[in-house]
Amino acid sequence: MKIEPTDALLIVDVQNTFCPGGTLPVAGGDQVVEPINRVMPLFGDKVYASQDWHPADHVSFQGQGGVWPPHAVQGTDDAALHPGLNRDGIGHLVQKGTRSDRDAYSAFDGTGLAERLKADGVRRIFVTGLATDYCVKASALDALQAGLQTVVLTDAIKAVDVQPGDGNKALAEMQAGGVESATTADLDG
Ligand code: VGL
Ligand code: ZN
Repeated sequence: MKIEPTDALLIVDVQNTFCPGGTLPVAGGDQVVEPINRVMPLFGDKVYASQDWHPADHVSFQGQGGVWPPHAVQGTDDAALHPGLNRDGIGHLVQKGTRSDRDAYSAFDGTGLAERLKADGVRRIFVTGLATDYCVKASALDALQAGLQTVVLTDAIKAVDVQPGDGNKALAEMQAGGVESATTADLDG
């Protein structure tokens, strides 16, 4: 698969919080860093990333009526991007879930990302990151809604798997919606 100037890479929530040692760890979450860093240079300045970025009293937290342990609290090391991720390769970073009273799984939710991609002339987007069954799925489906051809890179995502199989189910839902899949080894400049 040849990467063209109208292609973009989206890196969803590759943060300490979702990696081993974080507050909402995904098993093997840090394993997405290597494939993401490897393909980043193919996309030039069209590398976009999202960060889950919650206030301390966020509605998704247990104790505020939510289902998740407190995670990705704004400004903490837990909310920082994984230190192994090549930050210099990221052209545009958005933060989501920033309001106390509202959750946002999708990188497109309240971030202006769709408008930005359109302004940058992006037509096809390759989705990577964490977690397959939540924010990756929501972001990929929103990318389709935004009119983009959408490809999920299956070796550069990991699932929370609250129930075993959730990640595979999420992949099936994405594919049923029209999301394509490939691996990072399929990409070339
Ligand atoms: C996420 C659960 C809660 C994610 C974010 O990035 O997939 N999952 N907040
Ligand atoms: Zn969250």
